[in-house]
This record gives sequence, C-alpha cells and structure tokens, in this order.
Amino acid sequence: MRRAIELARQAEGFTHPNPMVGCVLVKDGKVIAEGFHARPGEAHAEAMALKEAGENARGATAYVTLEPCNHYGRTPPCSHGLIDAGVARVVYGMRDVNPVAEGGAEALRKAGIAAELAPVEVRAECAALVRPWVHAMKCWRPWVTAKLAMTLDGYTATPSGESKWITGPEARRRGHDLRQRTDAIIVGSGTVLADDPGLDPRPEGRDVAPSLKVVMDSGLRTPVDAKLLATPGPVLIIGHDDADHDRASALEAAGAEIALLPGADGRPDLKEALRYLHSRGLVDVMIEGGGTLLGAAFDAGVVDEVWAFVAPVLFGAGRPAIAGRGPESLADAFQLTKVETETLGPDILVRGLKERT
Ligand code: AOF
Ligand code: ZN
Repeated sequence: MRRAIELARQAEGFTHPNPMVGCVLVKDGKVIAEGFHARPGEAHAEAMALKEAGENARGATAYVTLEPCNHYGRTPPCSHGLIDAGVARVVYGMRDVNPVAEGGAEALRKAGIAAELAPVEVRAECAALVRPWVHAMKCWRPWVTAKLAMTLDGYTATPSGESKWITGPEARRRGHDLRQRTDAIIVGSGTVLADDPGLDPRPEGRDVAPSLKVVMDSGLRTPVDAKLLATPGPVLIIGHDDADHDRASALEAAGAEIALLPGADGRPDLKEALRYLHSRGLVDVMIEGGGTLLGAAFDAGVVDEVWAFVAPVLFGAGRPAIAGRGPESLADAFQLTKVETETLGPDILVRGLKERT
C-alpha cells in the first residue's frame, strides 16, 4: 500500500478535480503491475494496473489507495474492471466520499471478491493523500494553504516596503514544492504592484502542473505588463462587480481571464471567489500574499493549512505577514495541529493544519 501511495504522488498537481490514486497488483508475493491516476479523463489507477497485468491479474490482490469507483464517469467503473479481470481480493486505503462514485467495495463483495479496508496506520496515510480533495468534495471550496515568508518578528517587508529575499535559497526551493502541489497560486493586487512576481509555475525547469495564477484585484489595478502575465500558465484576475470594464478589456487583451464577483466594500468576497475556483474544478490552492489578502483569508476562516518560512532576521517594524483584524480573543486564535518543522539553511519552515474544534 505504501508503494501505491508513492505511485499516486507521481501525479501530484495534475489530477484535479480528481484525487491522486495509486494501485499495486500482487500475486504469489510479487508485484505484477502498478498504476496511478495521471490526469482527469485518463485511466483510473486500477484500470492502468489491470491493463499492464492482462490475464495475469486473475487471482491477484489489488492494493488501492482509494475504494474502487462504481460509476460510469469519464471512464468505466473500476469495480467492474476488477471483477472482470478475476482479481481475488481488494485492499483499499479509504472509502470513496464522492456520492457519484461510491459503492465499489459493496459491488466487489456481491461478486464474491474479498474487499477490505487497509490497516489503520496506512489508512491515515491514504487519507492524507487526498485530504484537499475530500475537503473540496465536502465543503464546496478548495483546500487553502497560506504560505508565509517572514522575519522572526512576523514581518514580510520593511516599513518602506522592501521585501525581496527575506528567506534563503533552500527555503525558496522548498516553497516550490508547495507550488508543485497546488492547482492555483493566489496573490493580492498589492503584491503584484509592489513586487511584480512572476509566479512561475515551473521553477528550475521542473515538470510542474501549470498552476492557475490568480490575482485578487478588486479594482483591476494589475498592470498589463505585469510579469505574471508573461510567465507560463494561465492567469485569472478576480475583481469586484463594479470594476471598470475598460480595464477588464485591456487585461483580457493582455492574456488574462477576468471574473467579476460581488462583495462588500468594493472587494470581491473571498469565500465567493473560492467557491468560484471550486466550480472550475480546483481542489488545492495556495495564497502567497501579501499581508492584506492573507489577513482577509484568516479573518474569513478559510485557511486550512499553513506553511510559514521564518528567517533569522528582525525588523522591529514593517509590514506584517498577516494584516487582518485578528482573533477577538485568545480562544479564537488560529491553532495549528500536526505541526512539522524543517531547517532549511538558516531558515525554518513550520507547517501544520488548522485545528478543527
Ligand atoms: C480517479 N482516479 O484512480 C480513481 C478514482 O472523473 P471520473 O469520471 O474518471 O471519476 C472520478 C471519480 O472516481 C473520483 O472522484 C473518485 O470518486 C473515483 N475514483 N478517481 O480520478 C482513480 N480510483
Ligand atoms: Zn475508478
């Protein structure tokens, strides 16, 4: 099952709106075939492994990270595929939460195939693999990771706005792992105006899924020659309903797609924007900054995971990494759980998930 998880991860960043899934077929103690879900519309993990095994699948055990699907979607049901191939036993890592696809284990059992959940330790790993997908399926919005790069005292720029290179190269490289995973990189228009980031979804020539570059830009202030419009990958600018239509046309001509959404105080509502991204099939998104957008995200309670890169530098004053209203009381503070820390050259990364009470 661990190998199946490893296989599933090979398509990290490419599978949305579908989950990452891996499958290993074992017979007489030997792996006879492997599969993973590479892209929506392409074969499911089980189908890929069954194809590789051919006739040899008869009597084998299938280890799948997710319960085999039971529906005719973009591809035929894997439950039928496993039954037709004569597989003897199916071990799966977690139940399918997709109401359209569920019921595979039951169908297998009805056909006389032993279908069982994997041991509990492995189940946790399989659940972690598709955590954003499960969240998106249940909450109708993508999983949101807030990425912070800041000084030891929580600033992201000096009082005059200088912000380049707070963290070192190791931290930046690690940050790109997050970009690889996510379906969209979201920034605020303030960041575009101040830093003109490229948000290059293919840093260091890695084969990374072309994440959607999203700018939250109420008044469509993004310049038509912004760097992010020139780097690879599509750009979506989300403005407010009242935004100027000539600006919208100019940005469209520069290659951006524009979505205008309602919201109070001339700003598109962040929850609305996330629902919109979900409706486009996005499952796992990250907010890169700046402080105003991150503040709005924390205040709106939409952050699910945090990656905080902290450099051993202090400013004493400056632009805070998160500039929102903050919690009303200590009890309302954003508490992380499943915390992991990494040392990256002189910097540290603290990451964790939002504790849900
Ligand atoms: C996958 N890959 O390997 C497995 C999935 O988009 P469809 O019609 O191919 O179906 C997607 C659903 O199938 C998905 O939401 C999940 O419930 C189920 N299993 N999906 O994309 C796979 N095994
Ligand atoms: Zn399937």
